Amino acid sequence: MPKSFSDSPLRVLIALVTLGLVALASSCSKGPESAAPAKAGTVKIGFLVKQPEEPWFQLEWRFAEQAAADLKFSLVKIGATDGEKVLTAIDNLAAGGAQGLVICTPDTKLGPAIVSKAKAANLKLIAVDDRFVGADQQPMAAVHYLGISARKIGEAVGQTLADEMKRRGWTPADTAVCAITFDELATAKERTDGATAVLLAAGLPKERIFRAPMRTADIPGSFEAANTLLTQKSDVKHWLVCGSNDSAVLGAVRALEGRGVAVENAVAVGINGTDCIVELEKAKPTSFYGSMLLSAKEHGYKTSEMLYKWIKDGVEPPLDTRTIGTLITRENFRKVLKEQGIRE
Ligand code: FCA
Repeated sequence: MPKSFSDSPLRVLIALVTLGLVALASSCSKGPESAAPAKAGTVKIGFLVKQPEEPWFQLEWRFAEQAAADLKFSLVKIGATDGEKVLTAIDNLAAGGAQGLVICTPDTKLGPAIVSKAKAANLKLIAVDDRFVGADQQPMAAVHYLGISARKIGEAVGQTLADEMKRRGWTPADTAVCAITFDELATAKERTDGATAVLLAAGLPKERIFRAPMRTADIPGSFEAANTLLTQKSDVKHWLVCGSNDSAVLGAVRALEGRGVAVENAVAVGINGTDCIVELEKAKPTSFYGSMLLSAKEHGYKTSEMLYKWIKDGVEPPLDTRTIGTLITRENFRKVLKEQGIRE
């Protein structure tokens, strides 16, 4: 028999043994997850946010990046500020080989369109922050969602304002509430409804709780809303301010300053805790008293991790996850932000 024939079974055997050893070694070093169908590094997910300029969303992205680095998946960050951008982004993600997306949609009514597009492209989907609303105007409970306990956090804002009012010795007769509202968004409405309900229970008369609706959910939108109210109610001595997030409250604080209301005659409490850091760092205190700090890490890292495990290991996340808030003020914000990995 020619030499080449007698050699080849041996070569094949050696090659097989070598391959087996390599496979064994790599499965040991990768740990239990290596049993999953997708190889490490092949998972790709999109993270779409409605307001990429807001520190809150930048932090969500930062924590999602951390998850991507820890779990070794690829992350595509997309600022999706309107419906068209969202739908194009989903097409692009699918074409680019992504298997899922986390999204804070610019409009919750886009929910059904997002769901059907994601389904058609075989993309797994998690809604973060803002819950999808169906054609029947109800929350889309079948879509996986991670958001805040909005009512409770709003109530904590109301309680903080009521406590400050009491501490300062203000009476319901010389105090009024400026609630900057954005009722189009359920999570925003629940927050301001929670805050005003607690203030009502704390003794503020209904007719002194003023709602100022924002046309746009940003600082200029809240400035305008507050300014209109303050112009009409120039006889109010003390103001308690709440809103759906830091931007909503910061616009009102700027409006109070513009109307010449003294810093000590107003107390404003925000939500997010991430978009007011510069405000709290100001050497001279403003009437922005504090904020309910939300967990950007849960919203950015955990959602990405849940999606990754769903794609890679078939572990379906819970349908509805809610996170809590912690009050930060000038007294404790540096310490708390450091503990939460937001500031050095
Ligand atoms: C909404 C708000 C954000 C943030 C988030 C948790 O999306 O617009 O500012 O509060 O919920």
